[in-house]
Amino acid sequence: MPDLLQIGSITDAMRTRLEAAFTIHQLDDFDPAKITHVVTNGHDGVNPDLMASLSNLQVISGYGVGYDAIDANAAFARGIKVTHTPNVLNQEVATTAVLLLLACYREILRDDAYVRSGDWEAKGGAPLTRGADNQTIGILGLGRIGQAIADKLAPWNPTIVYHTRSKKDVDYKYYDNLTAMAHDCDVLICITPGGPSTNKIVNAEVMQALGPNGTLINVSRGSVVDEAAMVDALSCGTLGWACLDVFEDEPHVPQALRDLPNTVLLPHVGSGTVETRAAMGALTVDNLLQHLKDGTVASAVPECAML
Ligand code: A2R
Repeated sequence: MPDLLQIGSITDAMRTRLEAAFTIHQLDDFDPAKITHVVTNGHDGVNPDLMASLSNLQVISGYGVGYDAIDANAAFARGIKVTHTPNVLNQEVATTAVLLLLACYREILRDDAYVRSGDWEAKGGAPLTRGADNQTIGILGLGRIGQAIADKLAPWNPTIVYHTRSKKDVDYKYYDNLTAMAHDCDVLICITPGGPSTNKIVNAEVMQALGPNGTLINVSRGSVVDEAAMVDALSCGTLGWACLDVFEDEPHVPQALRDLPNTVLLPHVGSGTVETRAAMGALTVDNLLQHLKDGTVASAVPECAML
């Protein structure tokens, strides 16, 4: 059986299917020259030195849509197919974005604590919250997930605007400048890939443009937002609120961010439901098994689509 290197954890369902077709190796027990396939995830990816040492590598199958932790261009140059799991998580990540927006506007965490603490009985009704309807919502990255977010927000009657590098064939207003878009928005939702081209593009200037009544939502990668600048902006009120599923150095979340009341924080669970993780796991394995069968893969990353 061909030799598969496992990086990070895999589910039981994935293991059962993979064990039938591969000899699975862990990082502390493998011969680099024998490994032809790798299974990994968006967080761990493949370390460049490790990739260089796998001289017979043919496929890297990533569990997740983001693959910024894999050097796809280096893989392409060596004829290695990199795959990911697009589409199957669009709806779940979009649900997470909407959930964060509503939780923030309607102060769900504060009001839940208000009931549990006995404050409702002791002090009377909770303070009013902001309404989430009729807001101008800027989507940074209007791709598969960004569009799903726009669709899922429709019942709240938003005005959707967006920023990407190239204008899309959609009816929403396009901004070629992120700061200008943030200036015009109540909410900015980040859903671009990570990597060098988006590194800290949500900087102090963008957050200041979003302003004291603005809400920043990040369901993409922690690297997209300048985290230190965000802590400063939230602390001094130049940015109103932040709702974050992703962080610069996961699972470390700066204490300053955890102490701020104007944040909603999640442990990178954008796609984290039983159903969606099962679909992602199935596609991750499908890519590997299909390659064994006929040399093709089901969902190559764009950089490797021509291989
Ligand atoms: O820039 P464009 O025209 O290539 O549009 C893409 C946009 N995007 C960017 N926008 C602004 N500045 C950039 N430097 C930049 N780079 C990419 O992000 C496109 O509209 C969007 C990505 O869409 P998809 O490739 O369809 O990705 P998907 O499936 O929506 O997932 C987005 C990310 C993943 O890479 C994970 O990091 C995360 O969501 O879970």
